[in-house]
Amino acid sequence: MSNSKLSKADIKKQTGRVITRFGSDLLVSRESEKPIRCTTKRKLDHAACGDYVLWQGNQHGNATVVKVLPRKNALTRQTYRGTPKTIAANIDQIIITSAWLPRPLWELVDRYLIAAQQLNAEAVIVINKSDLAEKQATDADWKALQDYRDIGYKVIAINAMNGEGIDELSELMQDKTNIFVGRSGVGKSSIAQHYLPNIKLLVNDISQSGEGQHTTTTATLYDLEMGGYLIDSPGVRDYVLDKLTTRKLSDGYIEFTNYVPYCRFNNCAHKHEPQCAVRTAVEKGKISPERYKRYLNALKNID
Ligand SMILES: Nc1nc2c(ncn2[C@@H]2O[C@H](COP(=O)(O)OP(=O)(O)OP(=O)(O)O)[C@@H](O)[C@H]2O)c(=O)[nH]1
Ligand SMILES: [Mg+2]
Ligand SMILES: [Zn+2]
Repeated sequence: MSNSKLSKADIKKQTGRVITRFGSDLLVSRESEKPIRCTTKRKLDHAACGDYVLWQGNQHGNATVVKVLPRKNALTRQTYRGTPKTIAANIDQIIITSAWLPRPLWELVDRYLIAAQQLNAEAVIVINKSDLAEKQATDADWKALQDYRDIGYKVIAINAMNGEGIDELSELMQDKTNIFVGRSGVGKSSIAQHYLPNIKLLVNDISQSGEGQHTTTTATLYDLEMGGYLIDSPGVRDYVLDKLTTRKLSDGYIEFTNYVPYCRFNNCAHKHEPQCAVRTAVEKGKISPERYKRYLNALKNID
């Protein structure tokens, strides 16, 4: 395709950031100019939303991405074929979004927390649709949220309809590259819309409670007026971590880390091993039994 607004200066290589992907084309941001649509070589197929790239224009007005610059990290998932797929790159903070409808899946939240730990990214837990809490939330749900707070995570209750919690989250997002992740229909785009007054995001127009609808279809990077970036990503039915090992799983349960050095065995999986300091901590009430149970469940899926 042709970009008629390319100037002479665009013939030299410049850096930009991938906003989104259209098939094999990439939409790349430019400083103080409109984003530019670039073709790519097949070997750069891995370029994802959030990547920094080098691109170059030619005299015909076409632009090509010629290089993907080294990444600080990448959020990936395992596809149903068992291969890894990059969702977005260069992430500072993962905003793990749940809602009271569709129901929160705490094991899914745990999995995103494991990913955040692997990426060395910060994590914030958001629970949206506060207006439905009274009717939908169980005691076990409140306990699950308190467990996250107790181990140091920020948990923010939001109502995207009336703006509750929006400012609180805003403070945590400033100057970072933030990605919203979670199930379809939890309100990721509805929340993101508050921070992007000049853009109209696609939000599901039927107030839905179930699953199955996918409104946002590709991860897209937006500039935040206050500084930083926001990536809105499509909802997932499930999130499967790529190349998960026992070690990575246990590292993702950050409340275990104080105890792990005191396990008798170096390679302790904190299951049946004798003198396991993690299990002892659970028995003494120092680690949430519900989190530990979810850890054991996740462990079953490894190997
Ligand atoms: N009751 C209530 N409904 C909400 C709230 N926030 C969003 N919704 C509704 O939830 C539905 C889904 O919102 P979206 O923002 O499209 O959800 P999403 O997470 O972006 O979904 P995908 O793009 O499919 O991943 C819409 O009908 C919203 O109007 C809220 O705080 N309370
Ligand atoms: Mg959406
Ligand atoms: Zn152990």
